[in-house]
Amino acid sequence: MQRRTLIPAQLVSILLIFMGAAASFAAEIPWSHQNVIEDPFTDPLRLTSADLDGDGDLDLIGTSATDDDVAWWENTVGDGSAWTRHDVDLDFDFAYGIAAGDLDGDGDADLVAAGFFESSVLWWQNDIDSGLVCGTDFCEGTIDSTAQAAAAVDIVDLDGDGDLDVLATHRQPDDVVWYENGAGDGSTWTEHQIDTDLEAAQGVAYGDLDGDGDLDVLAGGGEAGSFAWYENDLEASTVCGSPWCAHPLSSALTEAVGIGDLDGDGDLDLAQSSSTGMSWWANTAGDGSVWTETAIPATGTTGVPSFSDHRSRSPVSDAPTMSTSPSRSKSATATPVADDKTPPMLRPVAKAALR
Ligand SMILES: [Ca+2]
Ligand SMILES: [Ca+2]
Ligand SMILES: [Ca+2]
Ligand SMILES: [Ca+2]
Repeated sequence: MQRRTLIPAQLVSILLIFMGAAASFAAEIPWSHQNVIEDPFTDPLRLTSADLDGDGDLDLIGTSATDDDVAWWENTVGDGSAWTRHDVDLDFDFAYGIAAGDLDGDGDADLVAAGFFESSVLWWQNDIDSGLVCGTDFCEGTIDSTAQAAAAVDIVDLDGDGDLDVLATHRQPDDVVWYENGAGDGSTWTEHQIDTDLEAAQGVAYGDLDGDGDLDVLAGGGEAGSFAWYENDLEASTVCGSPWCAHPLSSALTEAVGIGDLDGDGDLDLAQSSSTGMSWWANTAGDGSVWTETAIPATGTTGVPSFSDHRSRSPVSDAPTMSTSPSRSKSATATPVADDKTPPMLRPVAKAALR
């Protein structure tokens, strides 16, 4: 079954890029043994980690595309030796991207996820402490109910106003977008376009690529030529006349992307992967003006010394009141390929089938 198979490059990119783990490639990684968290967990497209229950250890959150699941695993003992599954949503059609962050500013980690065939980006308020807001541990809220082919999501304060916003890709309309956390408590969201023409937009990441102090965006899509970074000019919009200045990088097929200081020289570099291979891009001038690509071998040792998690979460000073989220109705904008449950990142590139 094709849909149960992840190629090594994609596994590596998921582990590095989406869990932001520090890793060394100087030699073979001396993993002692495999620790099974759940088996089977069908088509786990994305995994991330956060301390959801606030007990000081990191828990895991994942999406199962073909089972339509959003779930998290409690790090029961705190050392990874035992895991307890908790369901967040078991009917989120083709659950894809997942991220954790304090979207309502109350101090605990909330969740955001993209439903590819659900055509939605939802968030869930963490109410594990009390269970009083909606009667469950996570209370659902809608960020975008018309996000056709929603794929990757991430959480970051893109506009630098102190609250966490949401970054996302919509694969079918070729969009890279961000959702502004209007009130800082997750109660209102405003969509802003970063790019409306990144073919088959899929992977997304962020970091200060030009070193000017604000956060830029990197995105890649499942079509040749879909790999670009976007210079953040939200404050002035004077560099190119719009809030985001696109800088195309490559003609290579790109599905997953990542940002980190891969060569340890103090600036942020890029990584990309697809079904055809992986490469990393050195930020040669340190300001995003010159990039040097190096292929990453699928096996054996490489010249990549480290991958550090550069990201940080902005604190939110006020603890606003949470409004109860509206319940969602099943999307009336389901795509015409809803019966094809093969994950987009695993399926051969055939955008015609997605349109
Ligand atoms: Ca925990
Ligand atoms: Ca929270
Ligand atoms: Ca913000
Ligand atoms: Ca910047």
